[in-house]
Amino acid sequence: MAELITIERHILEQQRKFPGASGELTQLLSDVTFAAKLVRREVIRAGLVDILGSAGAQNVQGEEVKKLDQFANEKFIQAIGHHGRFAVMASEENEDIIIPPTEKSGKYVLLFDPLDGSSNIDANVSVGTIFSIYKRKSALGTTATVQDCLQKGVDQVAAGYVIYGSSVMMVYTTGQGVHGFTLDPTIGEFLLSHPNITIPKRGKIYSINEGYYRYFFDGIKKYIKYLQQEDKETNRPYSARYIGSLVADFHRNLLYGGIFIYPRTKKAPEGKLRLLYEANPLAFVCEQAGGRATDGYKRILDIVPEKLHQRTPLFIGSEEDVKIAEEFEQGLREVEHDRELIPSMLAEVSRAESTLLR
Ligand code: AHM
Ligand code: MG
Repeated sequence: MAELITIERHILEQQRKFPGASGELTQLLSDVTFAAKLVRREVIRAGLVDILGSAGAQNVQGEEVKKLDQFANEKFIQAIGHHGRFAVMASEENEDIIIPPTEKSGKYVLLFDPLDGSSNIDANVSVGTIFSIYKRKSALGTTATVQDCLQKGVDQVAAGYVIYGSSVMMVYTTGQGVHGFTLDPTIGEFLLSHPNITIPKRGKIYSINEGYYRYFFDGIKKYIKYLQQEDKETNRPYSARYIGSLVADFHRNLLYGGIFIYPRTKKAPEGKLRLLYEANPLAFVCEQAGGRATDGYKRILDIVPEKLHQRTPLFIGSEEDVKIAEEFEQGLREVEHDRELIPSMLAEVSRAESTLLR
């Protein structure tokens, strides 16, 4: 019979590999797990109580706030903010940083998107929580500032996500691979179900909101055309899959291989997704699983953030797929003509020639 490993035990064992580790990271991740369980409780009850729909307000991005969004945000702040481990927190739902009551003793920084994919909530489609943890930069005993939150993704000490889907899963990394846990609701524990997740080097799925095709720049349009062409060697055409819930789209591609793109567009020149709450944590997970994450030009984890709610284009997934997409984005690659079109093009040319010679 397979051994049952809870998430707490797994984190603890990972930490033991580092002599001198204080066990704090274990505590931090336990706090996140606890908050996720609270959110999950409400997500599955969502149809039964009056917490669906819009709260009638707009968030800092000018988007409508859903009630469950607000709930998830409050639960995270409540569950995590009082333990004295975090000096500062920042959420996609709050305009400013959140300074917890026990802030001065806190050594860490938590950045999170409490309920990503919220536009899908009312239709019972998977949503998720994304989190990212850093060490504080400011001195212990002082009040942390926004600068503690504006760190490069490469400095994350832990990151991951929780997906509230047909089952609830938590996937995390502390820089030693990517591990997935499934919640056993009967005992309320996350149990190791996906040790050492690795993403295939090349996939067969592409995920992009093709409804914005007319707003895409030429490189992305050509890349989509490339993916839709037939070519046995490279397994094309690819399948399109787009849920519109980043965590769910990313999670599927992580397990099956493929690419997710939210590009810059003519309408949104910086893309839509947030660097600190969405792109950085998923980029850390993706790289740890052997994948690649860039903004089409440079590595996500190397971007120096300038503001809390900074947006970035995101190309993330299987290494080879992301590299090819970058070549198209950068104008370094062109689509080859469809093979089946070549005979008809040649016939067209010879018809034109004979007309000219007449
Ligand atoms: P949110 O944080 O407001 O929920 O927005 C992020 C979501 C992602 O989950 C998803 O990938 C993207 O927005 C979908 O956007 P669009 O509807 O423009 O394709
Ligand atoms: Mg989000």
